[in-house]
Amino acid sequence: MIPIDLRSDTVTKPSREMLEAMISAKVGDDVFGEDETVNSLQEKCTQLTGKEDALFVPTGVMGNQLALKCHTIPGDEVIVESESHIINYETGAAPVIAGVQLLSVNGKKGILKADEIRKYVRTSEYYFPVSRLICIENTHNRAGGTIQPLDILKDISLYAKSSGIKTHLDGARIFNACVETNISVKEYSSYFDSISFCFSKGLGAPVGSILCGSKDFITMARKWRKMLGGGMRQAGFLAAAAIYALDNNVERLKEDNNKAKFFADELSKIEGIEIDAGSVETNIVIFSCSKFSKPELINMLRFKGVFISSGSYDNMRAVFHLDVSESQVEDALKIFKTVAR
Ligand code: TLP
Repeated sequence: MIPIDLRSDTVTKPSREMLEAMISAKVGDDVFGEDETVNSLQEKCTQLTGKEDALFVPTGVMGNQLALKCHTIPGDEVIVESESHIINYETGAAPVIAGVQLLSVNGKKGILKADEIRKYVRTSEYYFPVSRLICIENTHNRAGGTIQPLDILKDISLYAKSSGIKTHLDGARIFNACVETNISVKEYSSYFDSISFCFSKGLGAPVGSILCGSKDFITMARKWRKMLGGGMRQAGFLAAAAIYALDNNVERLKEDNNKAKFFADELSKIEGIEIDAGSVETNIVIFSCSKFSKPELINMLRFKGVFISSGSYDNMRAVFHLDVSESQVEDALKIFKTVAR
């Protein structure tokens, strides 16, 4: 049996059509700015987000870390939600690369409100760090793919602007939110100074993310990308996959969200599995198990061909993507039922 890989939507492999688009890409040396496919991807992303400029980067982590670096100066403080990717999964990069400290604020299901953020913003006493940047994650990974409500984002944006604080959106899975809410990526982006999103998750490209923002911000990010060793040469082969993904794989993300909701509903009927099925909004399902320990359940499922990942604390995570068919979702559920028995 082919394994049913629900560890992440990063495991997707390029389709034949995507590979064909990659093979026929017109490429050049992107360090000289001469890769026309990279240039058209960046142009496409500026159009999509309404930002002045965009930069193709190898990973979502690099997108976030460049944003931290280019919005701040060393010694600054950056407000992040306590379960955010930036604080949990980016190897402690922020103090190393940007020289900033992260101030972790507890949200509810990954959501922070302006009123709570306000309490954590420093006053101007000389001995405090400067609160320079607020980072928001949409959808929120560790909270289980939750979507940031638009009115809350508007409030944060208004508050940040009036306080002279910059804002960055880690939109790794922003399109999973867009297809669910019918809110455009341009609208989401409009509430932030910068946004990054990934092509290598549900969009199905093998590699790559984009960082979008003002001309000056992206000029600085390009310099730092190079400094970090991310100046890629004939990256157009990868950019072609990203363009293909944007043209063909956005609308279908709704199917992944639906598979996740169906899976969560069915999982909630299995004794010993704890899950708040109603809270699943996009393609990530978080659950725990009272009957077996986390390693036990993960290993038993793996033995039967279902791969899930370890979520935060006692949680486990199943993520739905284009390489998991509806029948594989059914098969995975059967295996869960057998294992949990
Ligand atoms: N998330 C990965 C792991 O790192 C946890 C996953 O499997 O979900 N922002 C968010 C919200 C992310 O979920 C991720 C990846 C990133 C940034 C980083 O993207 P990459 O892996 O391309 O550096």
